[in-house]
Amino acid sequence: MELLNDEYYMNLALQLAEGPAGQTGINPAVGCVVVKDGRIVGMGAHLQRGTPHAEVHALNMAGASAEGSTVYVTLEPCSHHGRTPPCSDRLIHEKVQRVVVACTDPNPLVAGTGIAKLRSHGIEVEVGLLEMRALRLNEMFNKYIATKLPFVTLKTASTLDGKIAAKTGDSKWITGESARAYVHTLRHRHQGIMVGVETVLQDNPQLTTRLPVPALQPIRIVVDSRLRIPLTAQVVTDRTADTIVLTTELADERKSVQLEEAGVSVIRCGAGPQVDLAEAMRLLGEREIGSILLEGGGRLNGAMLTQGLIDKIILFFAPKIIGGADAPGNFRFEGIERMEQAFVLERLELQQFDSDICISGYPRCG
Ligand code: AOF
Ligand code: ZN
Repeated sequence: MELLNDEYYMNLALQLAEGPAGQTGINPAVGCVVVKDGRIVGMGAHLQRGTPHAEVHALNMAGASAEGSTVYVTLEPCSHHGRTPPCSDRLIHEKVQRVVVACTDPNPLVAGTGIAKLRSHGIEVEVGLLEMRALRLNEMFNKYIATKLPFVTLKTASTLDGKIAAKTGDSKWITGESARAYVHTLRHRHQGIMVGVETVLQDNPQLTTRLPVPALQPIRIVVDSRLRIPLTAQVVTDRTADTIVLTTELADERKSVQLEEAGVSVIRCGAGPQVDLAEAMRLLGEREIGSILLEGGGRLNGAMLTQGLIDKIILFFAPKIIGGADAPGNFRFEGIERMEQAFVLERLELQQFDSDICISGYPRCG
């Protein structure tokens, strides 16, 4: 039985924030609930970058009832003039009595100053209620705002023996329908989907979000050192979403022009024989891509993992064993020599999708 207390209202604010998760781009997902004399008088969520913050929607709904109220907000109210005016000023103006905040805003432009401003105007502020859930909700925003680098989620779907296709190349399908539907939900929640050119050559994927409801289409990103991507590939021709090809200074200029003419953006990352992946992340971050879902293949997964560019890993396993020394695996890299060098996942979570298992976690740093 849920008790009516601060946690009850913060839980509601978090639920409001969680609904639009993924649609705020490089902005955080935020929810807000205003309570006055035992009644909810306002609720709001931030829906899209450039539109009002959660507090503004909730306070607009509360109207005059905001005076003397308690405001529950999942992120520290902002104190800076961004695309919208500071929420802390608005809370002060409305004469709210108390503000309960789940977590501070890691944006260097805010970082505690919103809370300090409220307190300096005599508003009671409590920080840290359901903090872990609020931090988790905005894990992508938290990384991007502090580093200007995208948060990268690596996702694979393999057999129990780690294969992403049979030795013949056949890969349709490894996991079942509900696991695949979840992958489309993951696509909706990221700003970019990234694959290696091998995947494009093998499968000619659309790399779009396909769900029973309308969903967001992330930018498609193909890592292709030698511009081997065919001009007839679906990601070049179908125009359902933008496409970026990451290549090197050495890549063929003529092919680059042809791709640009087809509407694809070509970005050169480094002058070596391979795409400089760290530089690629920096350049994608500069283009305000704050989150990327990496969908293979094995070689790109291995390179991104060994270069420390992966923030989160989501592994789907179908209860199948297919063998084949040449059947491609989900991680291809030189390999470690001693077990102590293994990449270890922390904060593990297990989920089941029909008969498929999903293991997710965060690679331990350092
Ligand atoms: C809040 N409530 O609902 C959100 C906040 O470009 P702007 O004006 O939308 O500002 C974006 C920054 O504001 C963002 O980086 C984060 O620090 C904060 N987001 N703050 O008080 C909200 N979405
Ligand atoms: Zn704000």
